[in-house]
Amino acid sequence: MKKDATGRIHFKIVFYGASPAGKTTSLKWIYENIENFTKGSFTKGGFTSVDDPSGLTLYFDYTSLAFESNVIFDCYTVAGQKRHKHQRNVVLKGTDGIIFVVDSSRVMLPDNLHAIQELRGNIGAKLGNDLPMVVQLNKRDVPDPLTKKELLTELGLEKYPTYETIATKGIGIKRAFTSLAREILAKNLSELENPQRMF
Ligand SMILES: Nc1nc2c(ncn2[C@@H]2O[C@H](COP(=O)(O)OP(=O)(O)O)[C@@H](O)[C@H]2O)c(=O)[nH]1
Ligand SMILES: [Mg+2]
Repeated sequence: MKKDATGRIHFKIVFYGASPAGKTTSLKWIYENIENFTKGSFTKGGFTSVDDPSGLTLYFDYTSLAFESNVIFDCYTVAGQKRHKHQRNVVLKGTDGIIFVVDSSRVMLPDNLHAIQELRGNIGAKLGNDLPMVVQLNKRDVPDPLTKKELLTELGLEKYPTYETIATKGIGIKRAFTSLAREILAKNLSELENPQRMF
């Protein structure tokens, strides 16, 4: 959490996970559908992507969503490919909450494992404790998905709030995001005037 020069409060949310689990697709859906998220007023900035020519996230995606004009969620995705380890660590700095995006395809299990192990290495014991995290089990529509139980057990994610999602259709994305946003707001209640009006 940080306050900017005009007194607005910023929370940083990072979508973390293997490439191509669906991080960019999830954030784009939120950006395009944010009108339906909040009971109060909001404004949104642009959507910034730094892609390589094949459309994979090269550095990060970013958008800022302002609620009630004084609370802003700065949302980032990380580049999921293994060689971008350093960029991921930079994007994680100052994070208030994480959405860990899992690719449900059976063949992606090793990549999902690599991603969660790296995240645990980057964040340490704070993960899920001081630093809230929710899990998106994405791509539930693929032909060969692992079950929810298999994924959570294999990845050691049983204790986190979990949502089954299909980012390409926007299924489950709002619930995952607002669940994390609420948890972040609850942690910072003393800083906020009327957080209950937002979601
Ligand atoms: N079938 C299916 N495809 C998805 C889903 N979410 C994302 N994709 C596709 O997976 C690819 C990678 O998505 P992207 O959001 O760029 O992944 P990222 O690397 O995690 O940012 C794209 O072709 C998306 O259209 C999903 O829920 N189901
Ligand atoms: Mg991406």
